[in-house]
Order: sequence, then C-alpha cells, then structure tokens
Amino acid sequence: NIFKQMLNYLLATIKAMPVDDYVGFTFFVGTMAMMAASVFFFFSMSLVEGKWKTSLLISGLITFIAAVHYYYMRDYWAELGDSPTFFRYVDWTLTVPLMCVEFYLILKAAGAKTSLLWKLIGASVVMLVTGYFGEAVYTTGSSPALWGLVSGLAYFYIVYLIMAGEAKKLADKSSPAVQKAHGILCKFVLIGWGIYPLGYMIGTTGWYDFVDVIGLNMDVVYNIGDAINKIGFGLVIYSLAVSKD
Ligand SMILES: *C/C=C(C)/C=C/C=C(C)/C=C/C1=C(C)CCCC1(C)C
Repeated sequence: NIFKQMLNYLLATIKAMPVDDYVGFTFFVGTMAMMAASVFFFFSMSLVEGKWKTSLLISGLITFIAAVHYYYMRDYWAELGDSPTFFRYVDWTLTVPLMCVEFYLILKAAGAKTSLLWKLIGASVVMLVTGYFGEAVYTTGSSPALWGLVSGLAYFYIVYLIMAGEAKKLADKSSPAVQKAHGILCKFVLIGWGIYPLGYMIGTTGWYDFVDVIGLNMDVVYNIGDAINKIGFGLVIYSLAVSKD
C-alpha cells in the first residue's frame, strides 16, 4: 500500500544520502524539523478559538522539548558515535505524557476525568522506565527481552484505553470532529508508536535479533518514529482546532 511505499522510499533516500554519517544527519534534520514545527504550532495558537489554545500549546511544547533534546543528541552522537540513550529517554519521559494530555484535552468536553489522564501517564511512565532498564541497565542475556515485554504490556494498556476503554467511550460521545481526531491519534499510537519496539529490537540483543536484517541503525528508527509521531500528533490537533466545530 501507499504507506509502505512511502516508508520504503524514505528509507532508501536516507541510506543513499551523500553523507558519511547518515545517523548524524537524521539527528540534524530532526532538530530542524522539530524547531520548525514548534514555531508553526506556537504561532497557530493565535489563529484558533480559545478552547483549542492549550492543545496547540502542548503540541508546540512536545516538538520544542524534542528540538532541544535533538540538539544535544546530535552533539552526543557526533562526539562519541554512540546512542544518546539517556537523553532519548528523558525526552520521551517528558513528551509522551504530554501526548496523553492531548487525548485528555480533546475529550474533556465529553467529560474526561483527570483519573483517565493519570492512567495514561502512569502507563507511559511504566512503558518508558522498563524500556530504559532493558536498553541501558539490564542489557545482558534475556533481560532486554523481559523488560521489553513489560514495556510492551504497558503500551498495550494505553492502546486499550484509547481504542476500546474509557477514552474510546468518551470519544463516542464527542462531536464528529473530535471523534475523527481521536481516531487518527489512535492510529498514530497503534502504528506510529509501534515503530519504537522495532528500534529497541535492533538496538538490544534477544530472540528477536532477526529484526536486525533490515540493516538500519536503531537511532535512525527512533528518529523517524519521533518525526512522524510528534509532528503528526501536532498536525492532527491543529486540523481539529481550525475545523468548524
Ligand atoms: C515522542 C516520543 C514517543 C511517542 C515515544 C514513544 C515510545 C514508545 C511507544 C516506546 C515503546 C517501547 C516498547 C513498547 C517496548 C520496547 C521499549 C520501548 C520503550 C522502545
């Protein structure tokens, strides 16, 4: 299908780039893209109705926090030629909860409670802390696979909450525009966030090492995931905010 074709094209383009360090290049492009997206989201705040301003502010904060981390990660990679795992996880621990806030904000009009927000944030923190353990702390034997599994369970709990549980029920009671935005955000979480476990499988050792045959660097996979998800999420919020709803 079209997405597969686009992804293949993107990967081929990255690999064929006339730079000797294509990983470093994706950190550089990532920094620029996140910066540009932040400017766009911050400026858009003045164009939308009051009730959407906070959502756009959060969109801008997500890409802005990422831009700052990318700036440092680009440096780290350039200096040491090593994965900036710590910066990466600090970035995610700040931005993923903010993405949960986006769900909460668009469902607030339908009666979303802060308890739902805390469930989403709690699950994302479990997902990220256990992922960090497997990637940076307990890195030998079957530990990465085990921590990755726990992380995956927390991830599927998030998917459950938004696609079938509490958040989905609230979305069903929402306006058509919010329903549509919620549906697209769900797809980002299901498909877009699904890119990260692939990076994890490439970067750690375990029974899943066959994933390595793609021949991609773990950081490139994470960088592609971040660009799609952080900027994509913001654009969904933006189009909801400018829709007549
Ligand atoms: C902007 C950053 C985002 C949206 C990061 C999302 C990260 C994940 C969904 C990570 C998930 C992981 C698993 C589901 C299992 C393996 C370990 C992780 C942390 C890579």
